[in-house]
This record gives sequence, C-alpha cells and structure tokens, in this order.
Amino acid sequence: MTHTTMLDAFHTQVSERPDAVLFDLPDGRRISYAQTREIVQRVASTLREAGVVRGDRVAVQVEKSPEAIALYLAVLQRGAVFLPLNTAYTGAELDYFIDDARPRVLVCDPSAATDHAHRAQGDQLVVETLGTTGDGSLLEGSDRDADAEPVDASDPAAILYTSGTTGRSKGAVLTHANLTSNAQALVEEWRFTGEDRLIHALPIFHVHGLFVAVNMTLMTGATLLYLPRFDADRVIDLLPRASVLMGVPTFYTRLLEHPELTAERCAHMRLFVSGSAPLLARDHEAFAERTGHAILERYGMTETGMNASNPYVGQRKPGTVGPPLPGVEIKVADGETGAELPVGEVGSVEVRGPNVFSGYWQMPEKTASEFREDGFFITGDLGSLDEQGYLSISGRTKDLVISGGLNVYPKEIEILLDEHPQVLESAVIGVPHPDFGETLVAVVVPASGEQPEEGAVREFLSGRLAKFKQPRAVRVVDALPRNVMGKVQKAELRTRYADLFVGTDG
Ligand code: MLC
Ligand code: AMP
Repeated sequence: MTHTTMLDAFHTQVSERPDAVLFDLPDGRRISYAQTREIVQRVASTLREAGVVRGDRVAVQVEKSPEAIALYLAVLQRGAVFLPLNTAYTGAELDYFIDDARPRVLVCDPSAATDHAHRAQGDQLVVETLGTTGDGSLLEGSDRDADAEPVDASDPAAILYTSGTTGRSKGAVLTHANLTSNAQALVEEWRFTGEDRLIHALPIFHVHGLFVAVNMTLMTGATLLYLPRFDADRVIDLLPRASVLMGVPTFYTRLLEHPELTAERCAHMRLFVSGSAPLLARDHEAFAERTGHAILERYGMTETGMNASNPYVGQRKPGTVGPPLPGVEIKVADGETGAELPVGEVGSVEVRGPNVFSGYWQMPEKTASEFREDGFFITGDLGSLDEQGYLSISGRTKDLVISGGLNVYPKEIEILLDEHPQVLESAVIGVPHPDFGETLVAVVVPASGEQPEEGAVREFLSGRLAKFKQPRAVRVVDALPRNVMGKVQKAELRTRYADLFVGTDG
C-alpha cells in the first residue's frame, strides 16, 4: 500500500493491529500501536497550542524514549517539519541550528530547560520539554488532537543537519515521499513484516535509527525491542527473542568481543544489518563463523536515505554494499564531467531516485552544486560497480571522518583549533581505531614562540564541540606536509599516524 506520509502508514497499522506492541521496553513495559497514537494526539495538541502550523520546524534535542517517537509523528500530524538534534551537541552548536532553521518550537530534556530558557521568544520560539519517564511540558495537556493537517508528498517532513566540508552545517530537507518510498523499498527488500522484532539500540536523531529502523517498523506494524543506547550485554540478552538487528559496524565489533555471542543465541534471528560506515570484511567473516549469519551491509546517507543493499536472498559480498535498491539509480562517474565510467573503475558515486532529498535548507547554490543537470546527486563517496552491479565504496572525495557511525568534518575542528592563540595552523585527520573504525587526530603547528600542550588544546575544544568530534590525540609538529600547490597532504599525515590506536582499546 502506498502512503503519503509516515503518519498515514502508522495510522494504517493502528487500525489494523491496535493492540500489537510497538515498544517493548527493558523495564518490562509494553506500549501498543493504539497507546502510541494516544501519546501522538496529546503531543500534537500541545504543539498546536504552541502555534505550530504546516511547514514550521520543530527542533528536538531529547533522550531516546517512546514519547520521542510519538513527538516525531505528532510533528508530522501538524504538517510540520521534524528537526532532530544529536544529544551530544553543545549549546554553541545548537545556537547555529536554531539560528539557521528558525524553529517554532525547541523541545529539550527537562534538565536542560533552564539552559535553553533564553531562547524563548514569545510565540516565535517556544521551549517545551520532554523527559524519559513520561515527564515534560509536552505531555502535560489533557487535550487530544485527532486530525492531521493535510500535506503533499513533496512537502518537507524533516530536516537533518550534516556538517559540511566548509565547516558550516547544512540542513538536508527530506520530503514525505523521500521517507515513505525509502521505507517501502527496504521493507520489500529485507522482507520486513509485522512479525518482526527489531532490536533498536541506535540513536533516533539520525537516518539509520529513525528513517530506517523506526520507519520500517511503523510501516509494517512490527515491534521495537527498544534500548536507550547500545549495550552489548543487553543486545546479547535480547537476541533469542528478536528477529532483526540494525547497527553500525562498531556494534558488530563489540558483539564479536562478547564471549556469549554464539550461533545458538542467534538461532531465531533472521537478519543482521550493518551500515553508516564500512564494515571490515574481516568482521563480516568472523561474524559468519561465530553465528552462521552473513551480515547484510547496505549504504546510505542523510541526503538520500538508503541507496544500495546486499540482497536478502542471494549473495552478500563482504566489502561491498550490494546493488541499488529498487527504484534507485546509482552511477559511478568521472568526478569532473559526470560521464559514466566502465565497470570496475573507481569514480564519483552518484544517485538518483525518489529517496534523494529536495535540497539543503536555504542553500540553493550549495544544492545546485551537488546535483548534475540530469538529477543525479553527487554523494562525495568514491566507489566502483562490479559485473553483477554490486557497489563497493572505496573512499571519499569529501574530507570526512566516520567515528562509530557518526560523521565528523575535520574542517569544523580545524577552524576552532586555528582560533587557539598558541596554534598557527592545524590539520585534523581520521586514523584507524579498533572500536570506532576511525578516530580523530589533530596535528597542530605552534604559533611563533609557542609550545601548545596536548591537554590544553583538548581542554580548549571541550565545551565547544560535541564529545564525539573531539580529537583523541593531538600531535604538535613544526610544519604540515604540503604539496607543490601548498595543499596540506592529509594522506601523508594519515600514514604517519596510522598506528596510533592499533592494538589499543582507545
Ligand atoms: C560516543 N563517544 C564517541 C562516539 N560515541 N566518540 C567517538 N565516536 C563515537 N561514535 C564518546 C563518548 O562520549 C565517551 O566519551 C566515549 O566516546 C566512549 O563512549 P562509549 O560508552 O564507548 O560510547 P557509546 O555510548 O557506547 O557509543 C558508541 C556507539 C554510538 C558506537 C554505540 O556512538 C552509536 O550508537 N553510534 C551510532 C551512530 C549512528 O546512528 N550513526 C548513523 C548515522 S546515519 P567519554 O569521554 O565521556 O568516555 C548515516 C546514514 C547511514 O550515517 O547510512 O546510516
Ligand atoms: P551521513 O552523512 O551521516 O548520512 O553519512 C553518510 C556517509 O556514510 C556516506 O556518504 C558514506 O561515506 C558513509 N557510509 C554509509 N554507509 C556506508 C557503508 N556501508 N560503507 C561505507 N560507507 C558508508
């Protein structure tokens, strides 16, 4: 069945299986589809009273809870635009998002209400709260709104910020059609049904945890075995009563370190999915050996949702992300001209389809520069297609580090480091890390006569940057390696520091 919005898809499940469990929680609570709709209606009423109308942005920085998913659906019910923010972002980072997106409402944790009180501006920006124990101003009202604001499939449903190579974050605007079409394609491709029980241990402020895991569940009437965060012990405990796990490669690295990961424990599982960062072929093989399951690796990004997936039935090739999903076109092209390259050649990975976002929020020029004239989006990834149409991601043209599935753009950190009075210039690189896949190292050149210390530099960054963006090591050098054009040779730095974390536990 086709749905205009994810709210419509959810409503279909509420009518067809009102008593089915949507949230199965660690404390034993179970929340059904019909009960979730009640919460959605209550939150929608509060949002209406706060003045939220079609097209308004609702920015959300809250801990993971069932109510936070109800909030996402309530925002859609108002015809508004959901803007989730990583809970790790600092006040300084939030200033930028609020200023850029101009939300009507900011929803924060009750414990952060005083920190954000200064942001409230009459009915221009209303601060509401939502906690993890059914607390918060969003849930205080007793009214229920049953009616959904009518919207078009091409209207924005969400804005997700992704950092940029210039250091300035861009808001990727995703439409209802982007979300529904992608969830539908994944449901079909991975044979997802209402019988599925998905271990949900991802954060819900990114595409993977929200628009893959949650949307597929809402679309099919499945159940979320809903954990507040990834915890290997808890995931191991849940495996016997689950059918699917979706995670970033770090989940699998950590599960492989767990002595109780056995084939017996995974006997009822039908699918393990990995994505958001490259899964080492070595880990894929080790997992298959231990459990008998071939992890299904897929490839996506904030701007496009999911693009490619190894097949559910058929060969899952380690080190590849599989063929394009149904309805999605993938081209490997010459980065300069956009001309398609022959099979096997590495080039710019470009994507076209109903999953591709409508553009960056209020950045028409930036948007235009990342699309070809024929509508292909330039992902910034490098890869090649094989004879069977399987895509392998082999690198990136964008200067990006992916740590534990979270993207960090070095430029953002370099800009801050260069503001340090003892630093002349800096380069931030990603190096291999046994747990996070990659981690950040800052290489700094002292200002004349200065001798910056690692601790002081790290201290300078803390409070200004979310924890996951903070370098795990700082190295002071006399000069950065440059090529004849004067461009910093990051590849050389990556080689120099490649072993910094090898064989450590971080
Ligand atoms: C936490 N820390 C991180 C980190 N996560 N540092 C670097 N990178 C990360 N990803 C910090 C913590 O603040 C902590 O600091 C220290 O590192 C160790 O914390 P931990 O307890 O080991 O971390 P944990 O809470 O277990 O989190 C690790 C993780 C988590 C990998 C489970 O980061 C995670 O769930 N990542 C998934 C991100 C995700 O959803 N990506 C999808 C994006 S969508 P200290 O100093 O306080 O100890 C996308 C598109 C697509 O990319 O294709 O899917
Ligand atoms: P984000 O901007 O957070 O959505 O991250 C998207 C980026 O993650 C992509 O452009 C890729 O560089 C990377 N990515 C996602 N899935 C995979 C994968 N399976 N293998 C390699 N890289 C991936």
